[in-house]
Amino acid sequence: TKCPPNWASFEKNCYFFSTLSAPWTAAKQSCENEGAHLVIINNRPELKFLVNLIMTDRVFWMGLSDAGQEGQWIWVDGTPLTFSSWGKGEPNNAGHGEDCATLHSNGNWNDAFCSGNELWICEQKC
Ligand code: 2F8
Ligand code: CA
Repeated sequence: TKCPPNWASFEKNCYFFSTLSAPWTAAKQSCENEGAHLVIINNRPELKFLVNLIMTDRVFWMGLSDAGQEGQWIWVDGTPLTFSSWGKGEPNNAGHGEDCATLHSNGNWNDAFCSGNELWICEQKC
């Protein structure tokens, strides 16, 4: 199936890489305004697909947060983590307030302050 213009296609899902940056909640809303959600990364092939498209050293918000309960990482669709790709020593809740996850160009995940302005990736079904 086809993706909208400027959305990349992988395994029946479509992905949009923002060029703007915003705090996590605004990024989440932006995806939802398009009928999409912040990206949910379920397995290594999906991660590899995304990483191959990242052409910047900046990081991207994904749809993963532990704001509800510290240490309990939940995807924006309500599902718990099965696959993960945390960087070494992460998630570290640095400063005791890092509740939103970012994707780095090397495929590693980090927990970061949700108020930070970052790029983001939206996902929707084809
Ligand atoms: O070394 C990992 C560490 O790097 C930064 O803190 C120095 C990150 N902070 C922000 O992105 C705000 C930490 O989240 C990260 O764990
Ligand atoms: Ca961290």
